Amino acid sequence: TAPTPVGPVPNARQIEWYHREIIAFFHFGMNTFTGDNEGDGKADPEQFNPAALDCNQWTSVLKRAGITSAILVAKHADGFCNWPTAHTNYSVKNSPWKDGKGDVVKEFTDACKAAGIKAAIYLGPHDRHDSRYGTDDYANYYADQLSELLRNYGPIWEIWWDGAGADKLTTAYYTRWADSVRALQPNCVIFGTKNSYAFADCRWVGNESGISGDPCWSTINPSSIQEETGHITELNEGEINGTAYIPAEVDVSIRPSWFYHPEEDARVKTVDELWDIYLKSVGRNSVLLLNYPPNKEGLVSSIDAQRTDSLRYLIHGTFKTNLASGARIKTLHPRGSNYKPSNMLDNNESSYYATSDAYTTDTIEVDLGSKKTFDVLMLQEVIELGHRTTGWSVDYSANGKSWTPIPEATGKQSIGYKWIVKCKPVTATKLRLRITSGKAGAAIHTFGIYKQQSIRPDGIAKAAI
Ligand code: IPT
Repeated sequence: TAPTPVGPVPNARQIEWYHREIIAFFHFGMNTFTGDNEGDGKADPEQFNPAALDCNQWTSVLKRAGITSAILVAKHADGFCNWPTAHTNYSVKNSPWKDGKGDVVKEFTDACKAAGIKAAIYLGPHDRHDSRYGTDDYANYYADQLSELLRNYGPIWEIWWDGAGADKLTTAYYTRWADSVRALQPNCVIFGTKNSYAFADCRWVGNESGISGDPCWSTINPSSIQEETGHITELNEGEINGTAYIPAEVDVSIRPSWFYHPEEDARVKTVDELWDIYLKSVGRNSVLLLNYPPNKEGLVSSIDAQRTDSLRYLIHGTFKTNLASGARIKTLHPRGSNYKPSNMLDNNESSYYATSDAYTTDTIEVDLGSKKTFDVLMLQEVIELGHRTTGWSVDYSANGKSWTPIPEATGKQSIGYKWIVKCKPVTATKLRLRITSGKAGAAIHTFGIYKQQSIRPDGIAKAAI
């Protein structure tokens, strides 16, 4: 029989969310035209006028980067609305763009639909334009806009409740808004912060630099999300005995700022930096939310596009060949034939290895048959069964008698959806994964070793994939 789940487990939305691995953010709005990141809400709608807005260009960038979900800022804290909302005049309908007939949210959701990308929305809870901010009237206004967006633009995959400046918004307000999300878009993931903590499917990671903790548990005590200050470590690492399953979504911009500034064209994150962020977010049991700032024309710059092309080339090239596939594998405490050790090497998520219920530790020995050199190692737990393994290390050997620890893979704690270790190159014939502690017997669907793809200086990845 299958192992019994232990501790909090993910809901269906969270399981789907984890499988996206990388999702995109688009910060575009009045700030793009005023040169701000945090506009004061006083900018004239006359200033919003993209010359060549093309959301199909945005989605083509995502297609090339292999990114399948994207979040558009519909309204940032300056309050300017990128769609012709019925609930304020501070919107595109009073801008010169398309003579006031334009709708960025519509163009974005249509482009996503055409490209097979899941569309999502950031509707900034904080608002510097609307003088009702923080009152019940504002909560009604926000509720009206939320339902307008959730009713009129097809499936919305995620809603993003930024905690920035949102301290006046009570849990009672969020309760009402969350009810509306659940009623109108039952599958919509909620990024929750501060007073929306109770509805969060995923949490802030505690920084905007793209770095999850080591360990990084999917579980946390919701009070850590609500309080934030004083709980940055908990947001970053999760809490091993946390009462709720709320994994980290790691928001970081490909440029220094969230919005576009021409002077940052020379400061787009390099492929090395993006790879490091990937390893420290997706590779640490989190989802990476990578921001692109479209420019004043309404286009993603080609440099940003090339960098994420290269990132995809690197990810694909590295993980396409598991050097352990076909190896002989045996364990100390196997559960039985339905959960055999070789299930970890079959490249199939639905088959997994499990330890017998009598043990929370195990030793998994892999005989590669011949010498292999690798510098990346990956483990994936069966997340539906909860965080089980809480301590693990990997050693290697030439003869199966004397073992040498891999320093970067020693004393590790969490696994979760995916844990990647980048190490100095190791050449070995045999490997040993030691499960040193657990809340229950291990349940692992993938164990892999890989040689990192080298980085192409030209940043063009298409041909190789
Ligand atoms: C920070 C918020 O406090 C947090 O709740 C979350 O929304 C996060 O932003 C998103 O990056 S504020 C930021 C200036 C660190």
